[in-house]
This record gives sequence, structure tokens and C-alpha cells, in this order.
Amino acid sequence: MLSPEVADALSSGRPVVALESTLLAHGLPRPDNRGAADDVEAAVRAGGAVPATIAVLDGVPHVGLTAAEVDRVCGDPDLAKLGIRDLPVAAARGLSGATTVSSTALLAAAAGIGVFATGGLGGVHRQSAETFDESADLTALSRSSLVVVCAGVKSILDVPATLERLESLSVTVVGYRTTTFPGFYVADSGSALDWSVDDPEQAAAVFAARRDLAPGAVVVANPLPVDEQLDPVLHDRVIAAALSAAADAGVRGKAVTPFVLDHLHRASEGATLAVNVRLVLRNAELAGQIAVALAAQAG
Ligand code: PSU
Ligand code: MN
Repeated sequence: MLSPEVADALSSGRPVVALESTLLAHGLPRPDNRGAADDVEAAVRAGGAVPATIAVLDGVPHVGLTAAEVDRVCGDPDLAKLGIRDLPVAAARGLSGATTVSSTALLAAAAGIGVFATGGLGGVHRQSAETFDESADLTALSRSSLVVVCAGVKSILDVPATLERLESLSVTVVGYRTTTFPGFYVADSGSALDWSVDDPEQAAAVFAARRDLAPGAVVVANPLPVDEQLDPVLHDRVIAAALSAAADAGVRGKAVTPFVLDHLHRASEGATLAVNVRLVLRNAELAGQIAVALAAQAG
């Protein structure tokens, strides 16, 4: 179901940016997540586009939420986390849930939205050789045609392995004004990229070429400026502690990411939370600008 504003923007060719809801419901703590939801939508508008936050409510995928619907997503402690494989169950049983990168990308592309902003992609977890834990985000991005603006992949992951998988899946990855893959909370993950784009117009042109060629996403990796990043020493310390806490607690499957993010926010006394929100806002604004460039090329 499209909100009236999103339906109107799409039918008249105006720029729209999709936003996921798992980062609100499961990535940021209540009640701060509610203000962040508004701020992210405002950042999309500052970039020149209409925000379309996506979630499933009572079994129905919603593309564009009212304030009361955002209240539900941010306030319900029992809201499910829905990847693509969970969508059919939610639909058939009338359940509500937040959408991850994978399901948001699917629903956004199906609605005709060309640009999506998030924080960090899911990817290959450390120790994946034993656990087989690789986010469904990666295969979803090999199939969904849209631009995804992110600050890299969550730094709790195995970043080089995730980049290898994105290559195997033929997902286009470009840095925004950098050929270094960003490290989410920190500017530099230590992994190099082959390509970069210099402005929103170039990002839109890469996407237009990709769309003509083959299904699949263009990931625009937008680093935090170094003076806004998390202190790298604090970063390495709290991530190691969070991962061992998750292992000790026996956390598995889709609970891993929310558990680790929560642990990080506590262990860093809110420092990771502030940086997480800041990078999402930057990505939302850039996504708005890319959506504007895409609409201008189409028109
Ligand atoms: N990045 C964040 N916060 C999050 C996520 C990513 O900064 O909450 C979410 C996204 O919704 C992503 C999901 O799709 O984590 C991946 O979960 P998993 O690793 O279980 O596939
Ligand atoms: Mn997983």
C-alpha cells in the first residue's frame, strides 16, 4: 500500500527515497528511535525527495508511513524483523514487522522507487565458515534494481568477505568520492574499491546504465568524514567485546545484529548510537540528491 504522498510523487515522476524500518525498530533503542525516524525523513526532504519508510502492518506492506504508523514501528517491542523469506508468513497471518535491507529493497523496487537509503548493509559474519551466517541482503541486492546508499557494511561483519560476495553476486559497488570502502562507524574499512562517483548525477548515470543492462543494485558507499567518525581505538575495543558477548550468550540467526548493536551502544555509552544516527542522516540526504538527479535524467 502506497501512502498518498508517495503514490502522488511516483505517478508524477518526482524523486522518492525508500527507507528501511529494521534499523529503527531493531537497530536503534526506544525511545530515541522515534526522533531518528523523523530526522531521517527530514534529511531525505533536505536532499529534495519524498521519503517512503517501509514496514509491514497487519500483514500489508506499507510504502510511506503516517506519523501514527511510525509510532507503531518505533514503539512496539515485539515487532518482528522481516527479511524477504518472512514476508509471505506476515502476509498470510496478518502480522506486523520491520523490513530489513533485503525486504525493503524488494518492496521499494516493486513500487517503482529507484533509490534507497540505509545505515550499513548486512553481509558475511565473522566465523561464517562455521555458522554459514550471511545476510540475505546480499542476494537481494543482486536481484533488486535500485541505488542503495549506505556507509558500508556493519563493522561487526567480515568486510573483505562481504565485498567478495558482492563481487560474486555482480552487485555494482562505488565509493562516494572515495575508492576506500567505508567502515560504517569509521571512515575507512581498510578495503579498497575499484570505482568511485563524484556527485549525485554520476551515481544516477551508473544506475541508469545498470538498469538497462541487468537486474541488481548499485551500492553507493558514503563514508563519514574522518572528524565525525567513532574513535577507531574505541571502535575495535567495543566490537570485540560485543561479538564475544553474543557468542557467550549463544545468540543466533537474525537476533545477532540487534544484540550486537545494542551491546555496542551500551559499551560505548551512546557513542556508537550517535555516530549510527549521523551516518544514516548523511546517507538519507545523499540518497535524496541522487533521486533528484535520477528524476531529472528521466524527465
Ligand atoms: N545496519 C544498521 N542497523 C541495522 C541494520 C543494518 O546500522 O539495524 C539491519 C538492516 O535492516 C539489515 C539487517 O538489513 O540489519 C541485516 O540483518 P541480518 O544480519 O540478520 O541479515
Ligand atoms: Mn544472519
